[in-house]
Amino acid sequence: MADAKSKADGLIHDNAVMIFSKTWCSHCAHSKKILTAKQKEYEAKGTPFSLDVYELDQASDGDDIQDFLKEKTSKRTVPRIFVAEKELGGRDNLDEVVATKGPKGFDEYWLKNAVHYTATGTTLPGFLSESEA
Ligand SMILES: N[C@@H](CCC(=O)N[C@@H](CS)C(=O)NCC(=O)O)C(=O)O
Repeated sequence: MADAKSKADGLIHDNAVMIFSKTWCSHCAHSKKILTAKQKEYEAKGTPFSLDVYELDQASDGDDIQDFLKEKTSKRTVPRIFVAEKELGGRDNLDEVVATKGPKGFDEYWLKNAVHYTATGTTLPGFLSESEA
């Protein structure tokens, strides 16, 4: 578990958007499609953010990492999505965030912090301390 924790926390730390996924999972495919499309859009406009996907079903430590994510987030389902080290949640949470407009929304809150995190390694004031987004 210690290895799984350091691996998962390292991935969450090193990538502004980190998606723990399984290759056969339709909720994961949906989430990856949305987030990678946004990554391309932001890259094209000169405000890139880093993104990585860890396919748990393809990894020898996938079960251990899934157990650790359950410990960390209280949820064992995939996808588990993190933005700038903050848990966004699963597919339903992502869909809700995408549908939210304004300062708590996808672009103005989550992706703005992803861009800032990629550029500076930090988040904007209030992001990590807020209990809900
Ligand atoms: N409503 C959930 C659906 C997630 C879900 O049911 N994921 C399935 C795979 S498609 C899962 O994690 N099953 C348990 C497992 O694979 O260990 C969400 O919003 O993310």
